[in-house]
Amino acid sequence: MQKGLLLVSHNTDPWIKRLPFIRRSSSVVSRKEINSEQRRSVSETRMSHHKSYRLVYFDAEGRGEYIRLIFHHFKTQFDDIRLTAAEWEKKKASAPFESLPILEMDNGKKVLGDSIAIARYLSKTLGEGFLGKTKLDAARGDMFVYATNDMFGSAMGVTYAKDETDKKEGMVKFEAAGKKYLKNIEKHLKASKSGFIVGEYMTWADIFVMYGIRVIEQFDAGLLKKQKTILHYYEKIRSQEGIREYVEEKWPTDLL
Ligand SMILES: N[C@@H](CCC(=O)N[C@@H](CS)C(=O)NCC(=O)O)C(=O)O
Repeated sequence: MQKGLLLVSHNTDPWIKRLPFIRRSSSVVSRKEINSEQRRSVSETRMSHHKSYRLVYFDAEGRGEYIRLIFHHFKTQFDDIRLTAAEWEKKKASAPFESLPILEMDNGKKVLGDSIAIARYLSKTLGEGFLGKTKLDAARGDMFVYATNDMFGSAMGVTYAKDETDKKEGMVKFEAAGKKYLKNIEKHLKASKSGFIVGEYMTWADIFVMYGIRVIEQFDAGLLKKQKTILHYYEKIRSQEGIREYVEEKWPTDLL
């Protein structure tokens, strides 16, 4: 696997370059459009909730993307705010942990930090049983969310690499983590009767695992070759309501 070439050839992944100097997804609105709207892009999904949600992140997928997917799945309108590096520097001190993403509600009166806390809050608020319908299903859902988050950690090692040598080392670690992750996800999918990762129904864990596969596709797509079970699942979750419309436009794939 020629990882350097692979990275160059995949231009849709915002995690690849060091934040906030990240590449943006090819399918998000153009810089000009962003300027004209003051980088404020309102989701075009149907309004199904009366709260005003403002998701603040960079102009990238990264830790903002699974939150966007939850909004889209529940067809809930939100302001998708994408900050530049300069805008973030000004806002940083006011963020709960000086990091993005943050979720602002009620005109900024309520602010949540940490992507998993935000994803959990929205899953609880927007979807009945989306965290798991029983305590055990919820704990199993957490297990997949945290395992996916650990795998994201190794992607960060590549994103934040200091130089080419560091990036190569990061890729070696990412490849090992990605392989281990896929092996275990495959094992759980083979044991699943419904095809969802937890129980008989879709949960937030499916959003994370599907996005985990997306990240592997962006960083090291070779790992997904001949992964029949994983790719079948990837297609299944990509086809779920609300998500399908979003990913068809934003995440073109050669794998399916
Ligand atoms: N555990 C946090 C990690 C947040 C984090 O590391 N955010 C990065 C972007 S992915 C960030 O804010 N970087 C800019 C900075 O630290 O100034 C979460 O999941 O939200």
